[in-house]
Amino acid sequence: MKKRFLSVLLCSCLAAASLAACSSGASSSATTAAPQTTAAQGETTKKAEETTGKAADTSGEKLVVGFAQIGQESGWRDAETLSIQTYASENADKVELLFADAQQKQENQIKAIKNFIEQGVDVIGLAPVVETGWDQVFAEAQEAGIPIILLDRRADVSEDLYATFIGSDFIEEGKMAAKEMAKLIGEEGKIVELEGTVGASAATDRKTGFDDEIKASFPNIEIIASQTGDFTRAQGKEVMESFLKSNKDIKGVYAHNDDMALGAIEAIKEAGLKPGEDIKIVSIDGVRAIFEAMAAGEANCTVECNPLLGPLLFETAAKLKAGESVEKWVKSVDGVFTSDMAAEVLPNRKY
Ligand code: GYE
Repeated sequence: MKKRFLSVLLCSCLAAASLAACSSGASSSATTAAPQTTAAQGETTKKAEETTGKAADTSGEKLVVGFAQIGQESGWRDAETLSIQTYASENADKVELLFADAQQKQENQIKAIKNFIEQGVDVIGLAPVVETGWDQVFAEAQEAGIPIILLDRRADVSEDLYATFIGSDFIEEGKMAAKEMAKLIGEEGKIVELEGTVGASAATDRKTGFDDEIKASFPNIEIIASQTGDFTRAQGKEVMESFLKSNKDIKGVYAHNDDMALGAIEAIKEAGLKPGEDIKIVSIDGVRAIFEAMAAGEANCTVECNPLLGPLLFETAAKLKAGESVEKWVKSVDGVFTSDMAAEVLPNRKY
């Protein structure tokens, strides 16, 4: 029989493991923004409630999910955390969330997973900060009979060690970004690339997709520099400053996420150039701040990657608890937004 302690107890365990944040389904510690629900998300939520209800009826217990979040490096991740915590608090009669913020450290995520195993949660959710190094702890979860859901990033482990990956096709996102960049700069010129966290699937694949598409289809575009900005605005700015110092004729910036693009925009302005005009900006995520920059003419294009994954996480966890099969990859649908759409789309952005 599984051990079941109050999440409060887990919170103190995780605090002892020096994790930054932990909350039960009824409270949220990562962010204070108001919960938002899109029509599409509403549908998913309804479906999830039905499924969760079914699972709860069968077992007579709440569905307990432990989620090991990466941290708070970007607006995208804050939106994902809010989506997960909002779902948990709105469905507190059916689900319980044990939430850990690992502050960008894999070792903290591993500690959190070990704690979730110790507590006997029904399902573990994980956004793996990097791809490798998960085999042992995943095997421990498997031995304890606890399925793992990979949320928004992949882990490089054998497929039988996790139940499913919920998230985007990052290679495809990179290819879409490359085509948009090519259009913006007339298919020729020098560009620079701001990479995400080293070793993260979202960074590795966004680079592969973009670089391959440029190489294959646009021989007159040259990626003259490519460096990590760790998915943060501050590092995006810093790296862009150094790119600008050593290169005078950059026509475009491709950033693996919007936050780094926003940092690059600041650097470009401080260098006396016009972002969006002198240097074109293409990024990935689709957060509100990049739509504001696009509406102001300072950014050109974002490939949307939906972070509102909370309902799908719990819906999938309920299926796993009920012994139902789930697809190995539940793919998010991504789309391209250009600056001409920004003003119209902005009022309805949900994150
Ligand atoms: O694009 C970025 C974040 O893993 C898809 O991680 C996610 C990425 C997202 O911090 O902003």
